[in-house]
Amino acid sequence: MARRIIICDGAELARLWSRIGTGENEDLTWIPRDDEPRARPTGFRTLQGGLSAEAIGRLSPKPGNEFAVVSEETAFLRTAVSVIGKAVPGAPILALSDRVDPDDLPDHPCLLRTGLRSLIRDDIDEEFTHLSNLRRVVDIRALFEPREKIGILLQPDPDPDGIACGTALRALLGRKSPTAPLISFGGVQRPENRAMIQALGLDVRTVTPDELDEFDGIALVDVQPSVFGESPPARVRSVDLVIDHHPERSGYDAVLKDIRPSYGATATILTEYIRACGMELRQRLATALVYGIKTDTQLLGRETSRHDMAAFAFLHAHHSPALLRRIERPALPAAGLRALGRGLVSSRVEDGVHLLVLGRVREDVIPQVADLALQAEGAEWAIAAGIVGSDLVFSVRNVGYVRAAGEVVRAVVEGLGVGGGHRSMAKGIIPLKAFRKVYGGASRERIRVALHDAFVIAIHGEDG
Ligand SMILES: [Mn+2]
Repeated sequence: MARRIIICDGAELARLWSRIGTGENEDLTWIPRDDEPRARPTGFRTLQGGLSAEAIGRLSPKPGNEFAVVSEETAFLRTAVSVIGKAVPGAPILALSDRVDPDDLPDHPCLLRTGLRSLIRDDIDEEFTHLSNLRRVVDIRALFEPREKIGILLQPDPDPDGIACGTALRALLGRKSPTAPLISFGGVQRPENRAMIQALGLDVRTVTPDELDEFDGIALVDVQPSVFGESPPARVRSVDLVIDHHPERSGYDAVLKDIRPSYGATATILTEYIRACGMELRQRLATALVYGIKTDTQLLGRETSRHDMAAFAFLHAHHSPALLRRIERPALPAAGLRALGRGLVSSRVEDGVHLLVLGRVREDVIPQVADLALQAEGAEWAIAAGIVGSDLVFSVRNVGYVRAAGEVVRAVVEGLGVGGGHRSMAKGIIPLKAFRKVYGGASRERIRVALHDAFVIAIHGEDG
């Protein structure tokens, strides 16, 4: 570590520096102030001759040595920066001050200003945040401790955030699925969410409202009771715990409630719990939470708070990249690859649109082909379409700086089917029956031409 030369303005700041603890590689110097007794702070030597280039020179600084100047006076810091610059041109200088305006400091090629007390203050505030998260965990554990069987209720067709949070809550309670199953009124539907469940070896049980009676504790994560319709089942109107990041709703009671609408994902709240109580974080759980934050915030884009960023960074150090890849890119079945091959034979990029028609495929193949198709040269839009059951299903991707994918898909399916999505990803479903009626057939070529034209119009339509 580079040698550091610390220069403190007066005994008070020198003592503050000592109290924080000094590094082994630090040379501590101080300059007595006129208005204070000259008692030398322990461990510090007086910078003989005051703040001058000669005094700095007597410390025999070498190239690569770093300086820190601690002062709340603009004049002191200004002089310090210029005499250090004179003694050791270009020396790295850290100016530590809560009051001095960085704009008042002289030009110096390698100068950083930061606070001193405020630095410590921020750390203390952060510890208090951990403490309040720890209190939540203590309360939640105490509430559920005496309960035999707890139902962890997720929204219908749970998304990765909900699934990850349910798993995290169960781990925080020190339970396994027999005494704390993840439950939902509608099973996991979306293929990418099923891929997550499978890769993580999880299980979400579908229950009816009546079946809730078998639990003597109910916890809701990433959802609030009002989501279950106008008048939710009685058992759900009065629950034990709600942890969520959606705006707070009324019409229900919860013994404990932790709702943080400024958070991009509920997984961030659970991650803060895990950090605060020092629970061992297994790779699988960390991966689930990372994926929950990624999907809920559109990869830390939309509606991301600094809490989400901090949780993501914490989780990233613990997660398994291989497992995350398996969730995000589930294995393609051989039949899916053959469909991709057939689709590629007749695909081309026209008007910036790369459209692949796959024929009949497993649904999870479609979004993966769309991801791949966007890599084609000249493609600003990629569309992968396939037939699943009696529907034409398509996934849409774009490069991000064009019209929002969700809007485009809504325009394409209008009056025919359903669709929606975000800025750069969207999905649409058109029943084949409706498609045939409008386009007179549903052959591969018919689908290709019809979708291409519909997309070009939807993409360029409104703005010419
Ligand atoms: Mn969520």
